[in-house]
Amino acid sequence: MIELYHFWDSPCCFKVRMVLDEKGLEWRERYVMTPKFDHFQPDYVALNPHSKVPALVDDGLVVIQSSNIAEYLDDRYPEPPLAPADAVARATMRAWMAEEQEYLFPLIVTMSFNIMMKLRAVAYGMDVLTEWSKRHPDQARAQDYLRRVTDPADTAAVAAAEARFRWHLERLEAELQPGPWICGETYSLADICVAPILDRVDHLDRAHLWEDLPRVADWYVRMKERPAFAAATPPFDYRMWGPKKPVPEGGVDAATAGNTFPG
Ligand SMILES: N[C@@H](CCC(=O)N[C@@H](CS)C(=O)NCC(=O)O)C(=O)O
Repeated sequence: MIELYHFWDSPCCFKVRMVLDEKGLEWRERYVMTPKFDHFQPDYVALNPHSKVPALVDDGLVVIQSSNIAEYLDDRYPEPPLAPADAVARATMRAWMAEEQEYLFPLIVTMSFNIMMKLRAVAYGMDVLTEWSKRHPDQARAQDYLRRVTDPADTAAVAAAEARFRWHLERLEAELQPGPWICGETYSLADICVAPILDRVDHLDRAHLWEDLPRVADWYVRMKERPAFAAATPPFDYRMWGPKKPVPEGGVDAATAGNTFPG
């Protein structure tokens, strides 16, 4: 049995859900309630000592790090293959998987914190967030998290992240020549790792960042047409609040937020 510890509105989890669907694999959902710091509770730390999602458990074997999970699934369940056979194309695939992890992901963390995550204070209220923060084993980090939620949005940091993001999109535009996929003819893990990043930026209402890049724009449309993309996309209810999903009037009942354990 495959179990995926995840939350829906996480780009790292999105890529793993996509691979599972491309492979036609059944999986059991194990929902991790991160605003309550459930990923720092001992049951989860036993699976992922870094207290990050996702974690995949395949017949008792624990695999962490989303891109590593994607490669594990492709090795363990080879059909249909999600990596090119050619060594040069495989190197391109891994370069873009690294680009996502090392560069693109940190940029969307900056954008997301400033544009979305501060809305948790509006939705739940700081009393609830402060109460939940007591469950964090490292109270210095918990205080840092609360400050990041309460501080005013850092618009200069968002602008800088967008400019850097645009630089990577221009690289992607060049890589998609001739296309149709990042590694040319072969649809691969590179496409699967990068697409959830664009989904997040899209959800932050910033799709204009690639509107004048025709290859990127067409590639993103092709990605969204894949049934696996639809299957892996967070349902609207599980999206974080942001420009495309305003916080409901009067906030959100914290009691409905759910728990990870027991589950
Ligand atoms: N390199 C890791 C990064 C994992 C990561 O940062 N996951 C985010 C969700 S996309 C997370 O756990 N966020 C909660 C937190 O950092 O407290 C991976 O790809 O698995």
